[in-house]
Amino acid sequence: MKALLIATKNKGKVREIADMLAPMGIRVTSLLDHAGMPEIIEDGITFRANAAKKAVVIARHTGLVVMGEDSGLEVDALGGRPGVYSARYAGEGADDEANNDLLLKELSGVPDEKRTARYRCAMALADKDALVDVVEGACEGRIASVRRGSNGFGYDPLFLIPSRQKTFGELDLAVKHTMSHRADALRKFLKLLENYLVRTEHF
Ligand code: ITT
Repeated sequence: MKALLIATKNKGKVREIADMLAPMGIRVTSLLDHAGMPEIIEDGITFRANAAKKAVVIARHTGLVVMGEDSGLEVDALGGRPGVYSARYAGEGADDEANNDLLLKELSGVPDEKRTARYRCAMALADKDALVDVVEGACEGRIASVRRGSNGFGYDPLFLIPSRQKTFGELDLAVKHTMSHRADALRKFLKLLENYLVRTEHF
């Protein structure tokens, strides 16, 4: 296999998926490398639905084998929000700073033991004819009360891994790759892709 197209414009995701697939000799391209791609309206109410939609729309348009990835943060004290709205939590077009500010504001006064949260990630595989399947991964953590570190992206400076006493903002990306929701989903995605490649001659 030469390259896998990831149906995303998020540079943080592209970097992480590319890093994790590099040792397997799989190169990654994204929507940032392809002009004229259709707009994807993320109107699903689950990560699975959005991941599937991203993969199917782009696979149909390009004729390529595509990964759709949808992910986000579920905070228990917020009843699971921001969930599928994680990227636009503080409003349409909100940046990471604004999202993190709002998260801290909404959790102000919530004690440490009630700041439990998890990242979730769904990865879908599709080709020009159909959705092949969707897999999911998760990573448990807690929301810190101040930003710590600048590694990763999104909510990483606030996402604390209790066993390490460090946020994903502080941990090396290589460490994040051993325990993240994206790494968990990617392990399952690779099995799916392998089975798919055995059945088809797409690459
Ligand atoms: P695409 O739709 O183009 O893939 P997006 O950023 O809009 O890009 P999502 O709709 O899946 O992607 O939203 C994911 C958001 O969840 C992301 O913008 C972050 O705010 C958050 N998120 C997901 N994974 C994360 C991670 O590993 N570290 C930090 N934040 C993460």
